[in-house]
Amino acid sequence: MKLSKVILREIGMKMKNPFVTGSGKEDERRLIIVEAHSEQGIGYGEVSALSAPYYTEETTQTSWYVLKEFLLPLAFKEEWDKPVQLAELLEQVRRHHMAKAGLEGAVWDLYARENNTSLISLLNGKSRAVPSGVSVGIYPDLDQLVEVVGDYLELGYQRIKIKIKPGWDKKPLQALREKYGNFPLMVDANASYTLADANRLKRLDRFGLMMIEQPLAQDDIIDHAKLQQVIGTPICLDESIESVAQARKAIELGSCQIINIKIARVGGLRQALLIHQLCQEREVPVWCGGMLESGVGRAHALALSSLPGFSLPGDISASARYWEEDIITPEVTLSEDGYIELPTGPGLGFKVKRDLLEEYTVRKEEFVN
Ligand code: OSB
Ligand code: MG
Repeated sequence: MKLSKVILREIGMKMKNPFVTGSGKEDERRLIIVEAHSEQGIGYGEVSALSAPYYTEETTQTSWYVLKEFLLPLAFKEEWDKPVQLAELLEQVRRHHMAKAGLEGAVWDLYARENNTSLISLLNGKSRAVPSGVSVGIYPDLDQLVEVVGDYLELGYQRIKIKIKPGWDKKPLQALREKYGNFPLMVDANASYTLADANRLKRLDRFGLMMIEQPLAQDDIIDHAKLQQVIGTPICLDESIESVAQARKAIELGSCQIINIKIARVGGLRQALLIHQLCQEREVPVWCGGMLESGVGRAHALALSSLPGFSLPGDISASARYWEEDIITPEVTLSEDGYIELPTGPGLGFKVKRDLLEEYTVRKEEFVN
């Protein structure tokens, strides 16, 4: 493949509702849209790092810097044929997973379009509708949380995930179970507990949760294995799994029973595919996590979700859950029974609304090969 140029755009998209977790708040999403150009067309990728380094160490600004100074020069200088080879080449740069995922994603889309096929068929995905869940941020007001969850259940979402942290776990769960009974419910702690909280986390067993996501520190698969010995709720890892190597170790140690795969967190689609394959071999169910992405990132996540190991509803929700107007058309929508239909067109299968993209752009730079 030969890129003629790459355009980076930082876009600002106002969120319908600010998204609050134990470690931060996203109000206006700052994302980087990567446009990979060749003679045959444009491919789109997204860098979905948050504006502050609380989920991972990356931010919108560090990603821009690393793309500009290191990743784009590598992609222009070296010879490579396919997206997978580009991904291998980018491994020379340590970490900076979200920056890499944005560039690799744009190239996957371009490659599929150049070959007149959809990204889903390129990945050997099944064209089935994807079961959809929703991730609800922290609402300090309990009644408000209960109401918001009720709205999402009514829309048809197949499972609800709420964020918890020490001091905010038993109470919201009790309220939700009292009001709505035994619906598919899970929690995400974003690494806010320690092993000293094991007994307290064990007391959440009685809520019959599908899983607890990332209760302990990002770099601690040992304590997660110890915690899983004590609690009945299956542990799902998010932050701890940044590569297929880490996934293998976590599975072998018994640190988790389920894995949340995010293309951004693991450094690109190639690594996500490797993790999916490993999990299939080890019979570990996976689901696709989200990063409050625009339609571009969401389209990539949907393509990944078409693979057979994605047996659990993910955090890939409808465009309208996040945005007044998304940058792709058609927007991602939810069916009444809680599924997202997969697109069939070439590449990502959605059109990017160029005028809206331009309107949302706050910074733009062009890099010619
Ligand atoms: O921990 O899964 C997470 C959003 C940003 C960063 C981390 C996480 C999340 C979410 C929301 O839970 C997922 C989404 O709806 O896109
Ligand atoms: Mg998470």
